[in-house]
Amino acid sequence: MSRVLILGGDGYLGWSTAMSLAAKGHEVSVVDSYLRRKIAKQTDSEALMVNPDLQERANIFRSITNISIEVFIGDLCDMELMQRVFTASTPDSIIHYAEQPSAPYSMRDYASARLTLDNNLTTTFNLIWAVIEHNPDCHIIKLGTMGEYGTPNIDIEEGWIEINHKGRSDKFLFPRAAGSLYHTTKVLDTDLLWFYVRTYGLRVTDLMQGPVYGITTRESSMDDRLLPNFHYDDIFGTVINRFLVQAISDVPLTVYGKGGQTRGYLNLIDTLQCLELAVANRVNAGELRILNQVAETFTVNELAAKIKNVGDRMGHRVQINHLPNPRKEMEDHYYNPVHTGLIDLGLSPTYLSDDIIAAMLEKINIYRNRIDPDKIMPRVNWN
Ligand code: USQ
Repeated sequence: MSRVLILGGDGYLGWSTAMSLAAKGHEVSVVDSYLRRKIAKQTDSEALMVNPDLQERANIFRSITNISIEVFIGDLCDMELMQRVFTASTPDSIIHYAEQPSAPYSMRDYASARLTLDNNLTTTFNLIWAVIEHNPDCHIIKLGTMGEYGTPNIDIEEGWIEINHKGRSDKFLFPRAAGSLYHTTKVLDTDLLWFYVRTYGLRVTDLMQGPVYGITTRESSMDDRLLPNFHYDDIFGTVINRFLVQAISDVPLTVYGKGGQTRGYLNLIDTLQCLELAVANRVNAGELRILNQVAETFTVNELAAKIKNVGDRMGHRVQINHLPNPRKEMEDHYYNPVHTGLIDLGLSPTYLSDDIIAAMLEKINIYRNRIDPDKIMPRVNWN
């Protein structure tokens, strides 16, 4: 077992990962500036359930399990804070989730775009330098995104591609073509990390994750106050979570455009498996390992049909609406990502079954009085 520091420990993934790794016996520290909570408040995009602050959640978790999670609150764009947290927690691995994660927010206006660029790149840069100065052996596990690749008309490899050109060949990062400023900051993160891996011999794993869905994990099922922040708004809500809430609240499912957009999806509990595998399997010094963190692919139309099918059976009259697409993206395209790396490490994927959809609908139904329909329609246009 090892010492793990989680940057962005208050988030949907950060908090769930912290509890999961702590329950598995790792010594876990978390740090967060509450940036997502602040943006959610400013943009009227608060999560469905009430989420106690990070220290309170750690206290609740300890009172139930007797397991401690060390909490730091502060902004990692401040290098002094980054250094302080690093030296206090002496991590073997650092999981980097501390980014502004919303594509729509990053496309809202100049201030939102600027904040996304500054926050995401400065945090990554500070992290790299804290590792170089304090422990170059520390394994950086950074959350990337499948959206870095865009939707190319060829198979998406796991991070790298061998190119033959005029009789010679070499291996390069797979071409990137992101569709939002947020996704572009992830591309820039990758370039920064790859530069420092090449020149300083750092150890980095980049997890290219698709949109995640899900509410409950093994640990959060012990007490609803431990649930992750579950968003259904247009800013932080991912498409499956949004459709589930819409199905419960009689809002027609908001398919953007033709609905042929295909993405690779992942259950929250599989994110936890993937992070555990990444922590357990350190990369060599000077290696940038890239893994596509995806269980299965769907078009938006397929997701809407699946949720309508289960919702209707449960007595919710679910309708589907095709809205003008607020984003600039292909609505009908080839999509075939390779995703065998994590399976080779031991991932056992969870697929989006009718039972899983039904269980999520039941959980959301408990909170149906807290759903605010004004948070559902898209409020940010790409063009
Ligand atoms: N979509 C709809 N209707 C909606 C919401 C979304 O049709 O009400 C469509 C979008 O246009 C898009 C697809 O569903 O084609 C996925 O959208 P999303 O909002 O679930 O995901 P996205 O904005 O791409 O971002 C989310 C997370 C981000 C993560 C990314 C993984 O917010 O942090 O990096 O998923 S990926 O998409 O693979 O890049």
